[in-house]
Amino acid sequence: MHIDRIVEIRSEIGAGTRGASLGVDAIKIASLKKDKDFFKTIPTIRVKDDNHLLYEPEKTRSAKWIRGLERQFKRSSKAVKKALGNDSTILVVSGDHGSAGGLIAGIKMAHPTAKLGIIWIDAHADLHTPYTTPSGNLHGMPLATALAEDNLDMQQNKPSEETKIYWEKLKLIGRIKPKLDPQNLVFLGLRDYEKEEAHLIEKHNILHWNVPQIRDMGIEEACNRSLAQLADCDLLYVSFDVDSLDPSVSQGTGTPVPDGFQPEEVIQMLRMFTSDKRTRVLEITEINPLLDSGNTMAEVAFDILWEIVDD
Ligand SMILES: [Mn+2]
Repeated sequence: MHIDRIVEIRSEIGAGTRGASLGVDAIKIASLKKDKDFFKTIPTIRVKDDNHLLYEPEKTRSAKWIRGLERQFKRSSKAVKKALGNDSTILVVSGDHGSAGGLIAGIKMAHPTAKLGIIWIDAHADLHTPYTTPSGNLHGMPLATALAEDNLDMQQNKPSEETKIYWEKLKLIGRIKPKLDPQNLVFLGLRDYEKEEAHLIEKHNILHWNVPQIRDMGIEEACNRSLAQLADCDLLYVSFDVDSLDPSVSQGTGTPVPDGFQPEEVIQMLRMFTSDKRTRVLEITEINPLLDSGNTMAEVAFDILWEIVDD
């Protein structure tokens, strides 16, 4: 793929473990071993973050730092809209996966009438809501904001009034709601999710496979079936959460889960998805060098990226 612009989002207030904001610089440092020009030559937009909130008392238990995340959604959406312009293809490097809701808003703001398809390469479904979350961490909720789902069928929590107000704001960013049709969402590598999320996956019949299922059918077949599912879409966003990788590759991510992909499998998938001309956004997210030994996860992630970008 050819990358016209890079967007850096260092927000980590959506994660439960500290350090994902450092993932952006970790991958830039990893690039020095392979290609010193990569992050130097591609025009880059840096999005301001609200990570200073981590030093303040946290008030909204079922959606932690949601006020900050609402600001983050606004900033990320504006940056993504600007970076995309009419016809650019962009790379987003983000701290935690939470701000992906703002990223989706930005895609819709740039292309309001385009039908968006999302390929979510992740161990997790990220479909929780303040009403269902066991942790209150917003990096487990971005897809629910895009689908405008509360999942009240499976309600476990009673969010505060403040939380409810800001959750509504998150769903409304970009003044388009919902931003995504569940039929246009595909999960690859999904293997760690709760019954509340399973309910949404079943209710909307969302296409999803874990890693052994993908290996059984073959990577190429899984990619072809994913693209067939998204055949009606005009524009694709591929989000690569590094926790989709196997923990034997690296522990440098907030929520590693056994039975994940090997890097060469991700390279094969990303090559297929990014060679589809509709793919306009690739995201790499959740690298956390504080949990790593050395800078392994960022190096693995950059090696993957290096294999799929044009010279
Ligand atoms: Mn994720």
